[in-house]
Amino acid sequence: MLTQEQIHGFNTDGFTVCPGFLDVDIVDGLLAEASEVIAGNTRDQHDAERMEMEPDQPPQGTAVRRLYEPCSYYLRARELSDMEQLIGSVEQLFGPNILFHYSKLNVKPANLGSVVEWHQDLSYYPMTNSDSLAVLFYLDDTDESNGALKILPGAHHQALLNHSIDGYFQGRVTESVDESKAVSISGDAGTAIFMHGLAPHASAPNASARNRRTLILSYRAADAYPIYNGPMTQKHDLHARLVRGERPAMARFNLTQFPIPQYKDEVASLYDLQQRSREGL
Ligand SMILES: O=C(O)CCC(=O)C(=O)O
Repeated sequence: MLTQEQIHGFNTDGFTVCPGFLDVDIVDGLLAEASEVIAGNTRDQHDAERMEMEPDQPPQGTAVRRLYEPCSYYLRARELSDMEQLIGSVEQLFGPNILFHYSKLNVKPANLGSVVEWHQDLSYYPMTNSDSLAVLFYLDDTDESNGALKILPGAHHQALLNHSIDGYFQGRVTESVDESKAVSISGDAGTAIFMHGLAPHASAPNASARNRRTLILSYRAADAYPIYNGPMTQKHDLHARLVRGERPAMARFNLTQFPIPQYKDEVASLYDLQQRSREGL
């Protein structure tokens, strides 16, 4: 469970860091499961329903960029998403009714792992209220050299930063970000970072010889209902399930206005969208 100091940190800064949240056996189990899933896939021949490959590698390259929805498909990740200590911690932040929302495993492989540009998660899936968070579990020892998470403390209290150009959603912040105010979060494998859905965050490419595997689980208050925006709304909510309490029949609103992402084209992923944005497409 979270300490009072961690709860205060989350509310004030938009994140809190919990070293040693997962013990070594759980981390090893999650890594073994991910390795099994990844084995045998190449850039040219892989299960595109379940994973995305790093693009800058030869056709036979085996570097995976992201596993999609591990908590829906794989036992150990699923067990983690239902872990009492984890859901209890989310309950401390958002109250008794909690939905699991989605999961992903960002591999950020050694020497190749892609950049994640500054963004706020809720810009992708507007909700009636902002009680939404991601828990990022470092599965490898992580520091700036292998692409640690960077967060802008306190910015989750402000209006959403601009993520659009010419009215189209870019999947990244399109105004200038004062990186001098950012905090880089280092931690050993097993560290959990609870990060608010409005906290601006990013991470650099991994130029080191060490992987930076991070398992990311998102939860939200069960009375945060998606604001309907066509097929993307359904896509973003496909894996949602109640994990604590009940689903209130009443949506709660704590935002008076919120930008709705307008997509120019169909996009495969955050990386894809951010890449196109960098190229001005
Ligand atoms: O892996 C990271 O460094 C950040 C992940 C992230 O923001 C995302 O996948 O949406």
